[in-house]
Amino acid sequence: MFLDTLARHCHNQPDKVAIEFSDGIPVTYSQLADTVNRTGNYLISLGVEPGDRVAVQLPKCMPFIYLHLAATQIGAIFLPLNPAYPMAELRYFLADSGARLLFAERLKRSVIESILPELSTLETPVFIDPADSWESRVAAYSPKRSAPLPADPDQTAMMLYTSGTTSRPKGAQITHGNLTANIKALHEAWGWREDDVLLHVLPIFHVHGLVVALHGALHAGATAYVLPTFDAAAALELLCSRRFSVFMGVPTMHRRLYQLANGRRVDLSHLRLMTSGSDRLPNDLFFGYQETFNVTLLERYGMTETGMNLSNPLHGERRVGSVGLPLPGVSARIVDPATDSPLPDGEVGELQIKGAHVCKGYWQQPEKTAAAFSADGWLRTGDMGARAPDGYYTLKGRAKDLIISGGLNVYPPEVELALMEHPAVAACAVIGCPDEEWGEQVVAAIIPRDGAAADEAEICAFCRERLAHYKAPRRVVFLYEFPANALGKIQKAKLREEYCG
Ligand code: MCA
Repeated sequence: MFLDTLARHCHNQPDKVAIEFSDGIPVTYSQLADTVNRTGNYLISLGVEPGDRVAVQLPKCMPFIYLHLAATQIGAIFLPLNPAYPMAELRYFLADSGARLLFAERLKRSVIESILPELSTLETPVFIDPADSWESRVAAYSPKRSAPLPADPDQTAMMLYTSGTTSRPKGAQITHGNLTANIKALHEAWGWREDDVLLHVLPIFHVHGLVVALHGALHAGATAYVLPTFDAAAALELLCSRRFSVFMGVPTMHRRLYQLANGRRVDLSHLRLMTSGSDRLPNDLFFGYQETFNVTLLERYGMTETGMNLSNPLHGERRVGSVGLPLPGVSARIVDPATDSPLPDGEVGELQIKGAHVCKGYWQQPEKTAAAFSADGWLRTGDMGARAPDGYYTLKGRAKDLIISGGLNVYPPEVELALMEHPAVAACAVIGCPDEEWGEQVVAAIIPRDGAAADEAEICAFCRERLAHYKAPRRVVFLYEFPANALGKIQKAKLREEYCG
């Protein structure tokens, strides 16, 4: 399993740098093992037992990584939370998951203490300053692992919240077996090597940054050099330094790097792998990258519930506009979403996925879990696509109203719920409008209450207080009525046509 491989690297190449933060000191594989084991023993001393949810809402820092590896190693369930979640979202995730422990930044203390009385399962939260030495905090605990690594592939290792288009966010239960299957598939498909050096710029509270990038590097026994936040200028300078062999980003990051080059040719072909994911890679960016950086981006397709599913090949044609072929061990099919029956090549239908990497379901949501799978066990991705006769898949839109902004998923119902709390809003509908930098931009269409004064800036600010910033509308349009079908359902496609401009 993934953790066994990591333990092996710690043993076999103890002095090699595993992780180096740009603002920190390099951490070797043996130091990583040592601190992760101490952290595991510290968690046990706090009463954490296998199956307990350990929530972590910290910026990108080494303590986050230690807590992640330690919690999964002792059989607990790691729950990473976006530091941008405001109080209302945080309260929901902690209550729904029944988290026992929460590690958060010291500066969040008053917010978190204010919601504590409503969280019956949460014991005293632990507040830390990510800049403080984590090693000193756990120094008193033994550097020896006190229990064997989890051996049951069906045991949940992590829980990641993903929203539905009709419901509050659901916790996808990602098992040790899922993580192992996915990381092995990617290792093989992308030819990870021990001498790889990854420039890591992604957030680590998502599958992309945590599993695909960080686990990928650690599973290979490679080195991850980490920027705590994405800074295009710093990233481009580092990429030019010839020190790195692998880079992973979302299209918004690639767009910023490309724009920074500003028409100059900057040869990055010494990198053996530059990937793009979490959102569709626009064709102009694919070609722009070839022209400017002498690099053909490798586009791949994944989702929180599965990790990675499809990928363009490392060797062979990286097809523009396509998300490539199924990864080793992954089965994919295109079906009629109404009947789940497979469609012939070339026809557009729902993409469905099967494999050992697919999560076992949603936390305490048996109905939603059942609804997510076909009768014969395929995961319904909600993405529409087609398969070419040579096996390449192309996505053709979404069955659901999901918006993707800067590689982050925004579910309109969550935003609509927040908007409905505003006293001036009588009805609302949230749509995604195409945007060059972000892929899509969140736009709210609102019918104001009679006589109520509503103002675009104030409504946007109102949402920012209730939702993570990236979910808040960037633009508001005020309407007298919505385009609706015969059943009275708002026709969002019409709204997009008229108001995306
Ligand atoms: C930041 N802002 C955003 C976003 N990010 N607004 C909309 N969408 C976003 N994604 C806001 C900031 O709050 C700020 O608002 C304003 O935009 C400008 O901030 P800026 O500093 O320019 O942005 P940034 O902090 O540089 O962030 C841009 C980013 C970031 C680096 C592209 O969004 C990012 O790291 N995206 C990657 C997401 C990711 O890893 N997704 C993987 C999940 P204001 O100024 O008003 O405060 S999907 C996944 O894992 C699946 C499995 C998969 O397939 O990969």
